[in-house]
Order: sequence, then C-alpha cells, then structure tokens
Amino acid sequence: MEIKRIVTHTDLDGVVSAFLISFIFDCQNFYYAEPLEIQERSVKCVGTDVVVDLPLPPNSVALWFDHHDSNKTDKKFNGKHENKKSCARVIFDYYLKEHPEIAKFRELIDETDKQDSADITPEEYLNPGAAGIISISIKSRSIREDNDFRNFLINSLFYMDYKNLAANQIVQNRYKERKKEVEEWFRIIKDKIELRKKLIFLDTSEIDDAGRGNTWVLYATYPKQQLVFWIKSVNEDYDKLRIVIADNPFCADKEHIHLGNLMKEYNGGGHNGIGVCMIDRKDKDKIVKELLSKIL
Ligand SMILES: [Mn+2]
Repeated sequence: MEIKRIVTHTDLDGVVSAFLISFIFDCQNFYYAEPLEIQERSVKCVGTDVVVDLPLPPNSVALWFDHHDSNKTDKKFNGKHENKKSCARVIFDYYLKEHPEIAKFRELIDETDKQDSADITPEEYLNPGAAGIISISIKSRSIREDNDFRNFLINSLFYMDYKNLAANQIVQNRYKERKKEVEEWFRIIKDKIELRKKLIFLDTSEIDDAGRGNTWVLYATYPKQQLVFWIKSVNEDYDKLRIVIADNPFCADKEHIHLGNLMKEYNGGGHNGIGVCMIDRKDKDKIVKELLSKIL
C-alpha cells in the first residue's frame, strides 16, 4: 500500500493517532484538519492518504480510522471504525498483533483514552499529568504555528517518552501560556454566564477579543450543572458561529439525549457526551431556540 500523507485531527488524539500510523508506515507527511473541512470537502483527500480521527472523506482513501459515533458509515473503506474512547485506541488494537513493537506505547494510549473521553477529575484538570499537559499545550497560538508544534510532538515521540516530552521547555511554555489565556478569558466572559435549569449557557458570539477559552473552566466552576451550551464566534469567518453542547464530566447526572446525533441534524457531529455544529450567524436565534427546546 502506498501512503503519502496522514490527515489527522488537531487535538491530542489526532496527534497520537498520526504518530502511530507514522510509526507503522514510516510516513512523515502530516496534514491537520477539522471534521467540517472533510465534510465540506475543503480538504481534498486522495487514494494515498490515511485519514484518522476525522470523518470518512467522500473520495476513497488508503485507510480510515475513527471512533466518533456520529461518523459511523455503511460505505466501504479499508481500516476500522469502532466506538472506542480514542481513535489512537482503535489504531493500537487494530495493529498490535501485526506490529507488537507498538506495545511500548500502551500507557500513552491509555492516557489518550482518558483525555479524549474527558475521563478526568477536577483535580486532574487543575493539576494535569503529562498527557494533560501535552493536550493543553497543543492549542495555543496561530493555526500555522500549532501545526509546526504538532509535527514537533509527533517527531519527538519517536525517540522520547511522552512524560519527558511533557517536561520539555517548549511544551511547558505553551502549556503555561494557554493556562494563562484561559484564566484571562474566564475573567472577561464570567458575567455572560447564565445558569438555565441544567445548563451553563454562554454566548460569546458578540465578544471578539476575549481570547480563546475552554469548557473545562466552566465544568470545574459549576460542577452541579449538567451541560454546557456555548455559542462562540469562528475566528476565520464572521458570518459563522460554532455551537458546542457538552456534558459536564464533573456532574453526577448523566441523563440527556445523544448530543452528537442532535448536532448531526445541524450538519455537525460528536459523541454521546459532546456535540458541535457550525451555523450561519444570521440563524442564531432560531437554531438556539430549537436546540434549547430539544435538550431542556
Ligand atoms: Mn478523537
């Protein structure tokens, strides 16, 4: 099989998945994409691509691996889709027999499972371990620079344990920078938060310079609220908005509708516990009202 490129998601699971494929197939060419870019065909995939942790592209590709429930398909493909905690796990389990040398990455895969399925405690959020630090460090600056950094992480994993990688100065600096950015963001958006029944409702679509936040600080601040409902602007496109509905991992009440499937109705996707979609800004009121009526 000829493999010329690995197309992967931008997060920790995407990085670890790409690393495993790179390790097995000796391919060093990476392309990072968001799920919507695959669905809307703005990233063209070809027959020599391996696509991981993303939806199956419309064109046929060499291999596809994914674990997102909402990306399940009846179409024919080479590779594997399984509802596991991470895409890295799907790849690891698929190749372990044929490539027993990947067994040494088992701990990294266990940690990737925890990060990608949000299986952590408030304490682990506040004081993350090595995988948490790498995960947080991934998204911190411009998209271009983030991609160079992702390449650096993947290349480093070839000769360095992930714990040593987390202690690396470049990773540490980015982690601390990101942590500071989230604290600053929370200070700015704090009075926009509305607690509506079981929701932490947050609309930051009218604030353009709050910096990039995250849902974890919301979960940890309101551990008894079951879901986060966050409307945010899309940096690259003023006319679009992103809506995230996510299950609060710190809340004991786990009963709600499948959020990934809900967002599928709006061209988005996700898992049972998190759904994301992108909408036109002009449709905000209508769609938010619809979504609220479906989850409350
Ligand atoms: Mn994933």
